[in-house]
Amino acid sequence: MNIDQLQRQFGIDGQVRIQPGAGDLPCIKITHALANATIYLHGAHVTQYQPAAQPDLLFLSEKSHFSPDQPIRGGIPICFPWFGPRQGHPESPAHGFARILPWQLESTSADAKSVQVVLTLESNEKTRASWDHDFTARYTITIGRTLNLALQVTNNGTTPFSFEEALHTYFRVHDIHQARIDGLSGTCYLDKTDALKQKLQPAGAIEITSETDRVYLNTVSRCVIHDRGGRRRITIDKEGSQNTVVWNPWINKSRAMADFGDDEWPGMLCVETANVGCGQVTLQPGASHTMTATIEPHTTDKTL
Ligand code: TA6
Repeated sequence: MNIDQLQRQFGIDGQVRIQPGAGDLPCIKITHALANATIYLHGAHVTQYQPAAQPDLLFLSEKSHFSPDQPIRGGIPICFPWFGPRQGHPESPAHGFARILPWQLESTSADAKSVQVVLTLESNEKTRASWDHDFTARYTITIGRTLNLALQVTNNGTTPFSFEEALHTYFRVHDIHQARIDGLSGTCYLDKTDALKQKLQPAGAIEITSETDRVYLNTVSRCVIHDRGGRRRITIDKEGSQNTVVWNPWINKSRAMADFGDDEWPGMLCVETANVGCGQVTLQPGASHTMTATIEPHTTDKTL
């Protein structure tokens, strides 16, 4: 369907509007008393979530591509069915194909508390050419006082398959030097800046003081980003997720990314809800798995 047809079928007066976005890619603009948001059909990519009377919660690079064959840099990329570079397949796109394919709009609904959008990605000739499995991915986005994301994957085939997934959320922070992360102390992580060595996260809040790229193992509890400079806390609760990924590219990695500004790294922090590596999910034929993240901003009237 073209944008006009999508608007006719899924638009909701004053709350949901389908329109051309950046790069003329179709996007869904959500306007609600509790929050505004923007979702691109490309990659089912949430690029904006702005709670009422607050700054946007998500970081979006000013240099991001908005083209059908490139991922959007920032917001909440969906990594599926693999995470990072695909072992043994250098020709495959990093983080899988879900974030660089058009998703279908299945439904929109709105009430006093929230707006809900459901998008789907079905296996097809193109996906099977690189990952030979029949699946349906259904992504339910609920925009309100909180941002709730639910990614359900169903095995439609006759043999089991395993997959990795991540909601690769780029949070906007006022200043990374003042940010802290709670909720991961005492857990183990793989350090991608140090040959994937397994390390123990000491007690206390995490500070980001250099390039940071960590896959935390067996982490199921709440994480909290203390955006002290922004006088805001962001809580991230999750279900169906074994891993948490923490990433900030810092100076050199930022310079190496064409779709990321050299000076953008102090204003962002990725805390990702994921199932990767040993946390990958295996689905029997006909089975489904859902991973959810619930993101909630809390303004703080004083620095922490
Ligand atoms: O989640 C962290 C990470 O895996 C980093 O290693 C870095 O590659 C980042 O994702 C961004 O990946 P991308 O393919 O979007 O440039």
